[in-house]
Amino acid sequence: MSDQTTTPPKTGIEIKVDRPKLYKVILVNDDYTPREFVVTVLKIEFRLTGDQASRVMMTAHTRGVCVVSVYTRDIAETKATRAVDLAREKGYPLMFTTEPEE
Ligand code: TYC
Repeated sequence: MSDQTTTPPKTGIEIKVDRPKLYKVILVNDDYTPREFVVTVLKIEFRLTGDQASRVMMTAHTRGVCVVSVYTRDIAETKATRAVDLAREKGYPLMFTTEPEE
């Protein structure tokens, strides 16, 4: 059986790998999307618990926006797109945006 965890032989070559840049997914408030639906999307697409989803929804509702979570760029964009698609299927104007972390 091969051991995937052994250290490779020393070659004198040092490979440095940067940590990937992280992107915030931001939930944007609107006047039309039902609160219950926002919570459902946060639970399904961002795997938040009911409690976390309610808090994030209420923060966006009262302050205008709320950071949902941070991911690598591809994952942030995919999740935001999928969440918006779920809302459009129901005819709601719910919006998620992404932006790089400082
Ligand atoms: N403001 C919406 C309402 O009162 C609920 C809502 C909350 C919508 C957060 C979007 O990001 C949002 N029905």
